[in-house]
Amino acid sequence: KNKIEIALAGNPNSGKTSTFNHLTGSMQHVGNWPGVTVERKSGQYRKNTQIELQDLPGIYSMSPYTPEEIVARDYLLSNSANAIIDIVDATNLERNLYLTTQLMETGIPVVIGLNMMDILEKQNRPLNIQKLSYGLGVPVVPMSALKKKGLNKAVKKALYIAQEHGEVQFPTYDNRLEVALAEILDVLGNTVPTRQARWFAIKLFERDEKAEATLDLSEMQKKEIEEIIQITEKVFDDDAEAIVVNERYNFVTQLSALCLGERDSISFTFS
Ligand code: GDP
Ligand code: K
Ligand code: MG
Repeated sequence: KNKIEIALAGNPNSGKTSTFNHLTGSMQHVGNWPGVTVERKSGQYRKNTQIELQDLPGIYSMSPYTPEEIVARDYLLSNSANAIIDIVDATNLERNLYLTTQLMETGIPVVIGLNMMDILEKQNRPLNIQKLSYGLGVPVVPMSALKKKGLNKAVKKALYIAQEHGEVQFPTYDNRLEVALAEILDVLGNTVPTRQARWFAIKLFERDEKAEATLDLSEMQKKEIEEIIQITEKVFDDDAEAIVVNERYNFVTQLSALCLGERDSISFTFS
């Protein structure tokens, strides 16, 4: 059976469950994720029962600290999702895009479900969606889960990118960080699947022990990676985790500045 799995991911209160409920109707299974009291909701797309939708817990980051982050992260890295619909609250674009950078790095194809467009429209706040899509390198579908607009279009796009065999896009950061990541990728060689290579390079750079534990690295590889990290920390005069956080903020700040405050040629009628 050719089941296709689409994950709905995003910050808390971005509209994931509203979207999920509309897309699945009554065809839902509700339970808990294994070993934790985090609710798990999955269901079939009511227009095509071959498509399974996952309503992931709301998170701000893919760090391994809260049960919600761990659940979302383990699920996405298990590679069972064919595509992610990243539900972004358009009224809080900059904050929401911080997670987007990390979702893109999982190597799973991402489409942005740019939600709450009815509010943006009502408040007459302009946003250039074409520039947002161009700046991220992924499709952006404007929608309103409240007004039930654009939701099926987001699924359609997700299906399309799931079946595309093109290269997955990642945000790129300051060249000094990119050099370090390229060196880590060299050390890793083919120990990690190509699709997840950037994710692991960044996590290893952040000294993420949970990510490291899932790889079978030699002592030599660990030593070489630690040397790369320490050199880069000297170059930036900052610690590795903070370097990545700052680079993500720089990326989303620049991107937000590029697309907020102006319109594009697409017009909406969501309110
Ligand atoms: P989740 O935490 O991501 O699952 O978000 P929910 O689906 O629970 O939505 C959070 C709140 O935002 C609820 O009060 C929704 O009714 C509201 N909401 C969701 N989508 C929209 C939208 O497109 N427009 C407006 N105006 N409100 C929305
Ligand atoms: K909620
Ligand atoms: Mg929810």
